[in-house]
Amino acid sequence: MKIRTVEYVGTLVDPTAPLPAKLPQVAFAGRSNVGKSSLINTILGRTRSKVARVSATPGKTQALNFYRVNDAFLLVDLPGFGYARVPMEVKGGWKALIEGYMGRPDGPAAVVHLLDVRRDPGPEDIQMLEYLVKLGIPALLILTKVDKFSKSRKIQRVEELVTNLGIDREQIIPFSSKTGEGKELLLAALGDLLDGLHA
Ligand SMILES: Nc1nc2c(ncn2[C@@H]2O[C@H](COP(=O)(O)OP(=O)(O)O)[C@@H](O)[C@H]2O)c(=O)[nH]1
Ligand SMILES: [Mg+2]
Repeated sequence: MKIRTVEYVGTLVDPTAPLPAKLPQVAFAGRSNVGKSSLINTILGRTRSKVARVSATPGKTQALNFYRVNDAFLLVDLPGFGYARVPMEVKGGWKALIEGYMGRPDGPAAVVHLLDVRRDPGPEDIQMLEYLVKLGIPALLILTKVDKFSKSRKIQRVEELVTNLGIDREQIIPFSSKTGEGKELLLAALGDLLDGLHA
């Protein structure tokens, strides 16, 4: 898939509110600081005018941000989770927001879930992946910041995740917004996903 156009179309803070546009949605999820904003800007080809803000103080945005890509789908930037410094109240709101959105009938057609290559999946990662299985929403797993790992450690990490999470190797894409590794693979996977929806 080639990215031709990207346009911000709206923000939801209430997961039951009407969606800002009627197109299939692909939601991007992961804990705070996993590299989600960097990945979104990388795949959308944004360097000068960034779509997603790479934050120095992560975890504050409790909202769903929608971007229309190629008039073909909506990229949904979910709030990052697992940030220790947000109060319980905010954490609860986060869960209601994400689960409310994921569970709605006109919710995401697929989810791209990000994991930092250096970290073990946390409870929120596991919960999210289990929730997706329960809802029958297909997921792609992105291993971020793989530039920090040697090739052999990277391969070892993929094997560990296949074993521990019970997911297919084809569902995992090693990625780096520093080197661009995985960018074309992810775009191709998104293209296949969207083609599959129209078939
Ligand atoms: N080495 C490396 N650092 C990254 C990569 N992607 C993001 N980062 C850094 O990780 C931090 C969090 O990135 P950000 O995109 O804001 O993460 P978000 O909180 O998930 O949106 C920033 O300091 C980024 O520069 C990557 O691919 N490689
Ligand atoms: Mg971010």
